[in-house]
Amino acid sequence: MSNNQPLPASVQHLIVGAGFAGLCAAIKLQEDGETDFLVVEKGSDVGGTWRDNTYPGAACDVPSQLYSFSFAPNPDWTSSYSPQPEIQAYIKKVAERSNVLDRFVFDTAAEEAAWDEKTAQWVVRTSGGTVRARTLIVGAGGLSEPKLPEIEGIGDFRGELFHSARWNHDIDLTGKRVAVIGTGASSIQIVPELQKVAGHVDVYQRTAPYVVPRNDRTYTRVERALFRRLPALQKAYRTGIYWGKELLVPGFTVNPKLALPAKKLALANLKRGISDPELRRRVTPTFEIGCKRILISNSYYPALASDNVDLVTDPIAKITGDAVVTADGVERPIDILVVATGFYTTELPIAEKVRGRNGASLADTWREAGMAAYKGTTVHGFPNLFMIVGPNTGLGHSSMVFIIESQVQYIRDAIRTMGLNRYETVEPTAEAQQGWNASLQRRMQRTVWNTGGCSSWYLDAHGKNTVLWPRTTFNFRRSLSEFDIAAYDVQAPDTTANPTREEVTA
Ligand code: N01
Repeated sequence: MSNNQPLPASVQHLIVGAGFAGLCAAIKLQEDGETDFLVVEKGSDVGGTWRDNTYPGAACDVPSQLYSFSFAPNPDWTSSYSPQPEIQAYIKKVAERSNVLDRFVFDTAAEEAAWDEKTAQWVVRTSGGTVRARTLIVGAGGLSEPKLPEIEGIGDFRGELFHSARWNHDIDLTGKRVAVIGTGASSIQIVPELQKVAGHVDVYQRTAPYVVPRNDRTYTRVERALFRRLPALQKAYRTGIYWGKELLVPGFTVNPKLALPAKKLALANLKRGISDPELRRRVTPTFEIGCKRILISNSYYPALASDNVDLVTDPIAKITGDAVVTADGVERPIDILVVATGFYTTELPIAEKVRGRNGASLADTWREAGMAAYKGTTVHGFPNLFMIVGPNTGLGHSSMVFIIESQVQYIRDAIRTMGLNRYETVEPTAEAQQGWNASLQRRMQRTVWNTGGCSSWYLDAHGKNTVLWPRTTFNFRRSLSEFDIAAYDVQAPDTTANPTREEVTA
């Protein structure tokens, strides 16, 4: 649908977000013969985080063969870890080929979604008008809202300042003095690129990460031709990568000792990249590997060791109009400040905007005990709401696209079940949701994310991990393989009874 047409007053299904998640949901709803749905997207294109993160060096740290839709294999990946432009081009191509784009409305932000009990509909106020919908599918992303650091004086900085996810390409970095705050997955991709062009780079590190080698490889023309002609071969290759990643799970979730080979690899990478013993010491992590995301790079350590790069580990005290000042009183003048300080992950911005049955928002509901959902997808008190990449669905080791496809499968089955049984609403029971989360948090206790001695964006203000999935991804997929109606309260227009699963499937 064209962007200057008014939004319809109501649709059956409204999808928020046009990244991997929203696009997957749209394609699969269409495949199921659903004709009355709409996707609203605040940006002007598909792609989500891959549209927004255009910083120099942006690339995926999960192999592209796996970091892509299972139903849309791409034989043309140029290398094992694709750069951002290639991933964005892939997402656009999949969207175009699927003939769903006429359902997408761009430059339209979902501002508030409120459940209307009387009509059993979501009333969604967007920047382009209000739409009512029977089901609301939220694919707004877990890493979509940049988090700026709260540092004294940052608002007074007179040079150029931007977040890694909002890179200002108009700025010429050549010969400039640049500071980068943060040493996470984004920073370690940015710093080697800055080192090549900037006059001087100061890297402000609060916590040293583990960085393992990036075994990147360009696919040969022969390999790509084989992938194109023999899809089964590409599928087998993808499957091999998938299982290789799954083998890492016990090291995160059962016994960190199992991750010792990865630790050795990271420390050898550090030794290879940096010869100065003092610099080595300062970038050696002090927590268990896996506690924070394990980063991959061959160029980060050599960049840090370069003459035009300084690693600064003294805490930042303040920022002035033209410099960063550390706690030891040293002032380092700069022209450009890059904040690579991550995203709002445990207080998802969309949670403020979605109001359920009793008028409370998801954020209100989660304020005391942290984010929680049933199977990371549905939430008690929020009928007909389906979240993709909801609470405890994140991964530290493999492809989020796999998780997204698993959740979309569950949502399709829910919609099918609702249609077959003429249910107006489905809502997980409080008991089902509590049971799911109690078991999940029990498992979480022994994971390296909780015991590894670090703080990370996986943990909320109470120290609770509400972001990651603490088991294998095949376990996640199995749990969501069919819509388990017995865990739900349902409302049907023609009956007041809650049928059991046996009645439903009889
Ligand atoms: O953000 P982060 P990111 N003063 O939160 C530091 C995905 N991703 O954008 O560790 C000083 O990881 C903070 O320090 P500390 C991936 O899932 C994927 O890099 O908290 N420093 C940390 O070093 C990733 O995990 C790819 O002590 C401050 C850094 O900023 C996620 O995105 C590529 C600070 C933030 O690191 C986020 O990565 C890139 C402060 N006030 C990203 N506040 C792929 O390749 C924060 N920091 C798929």
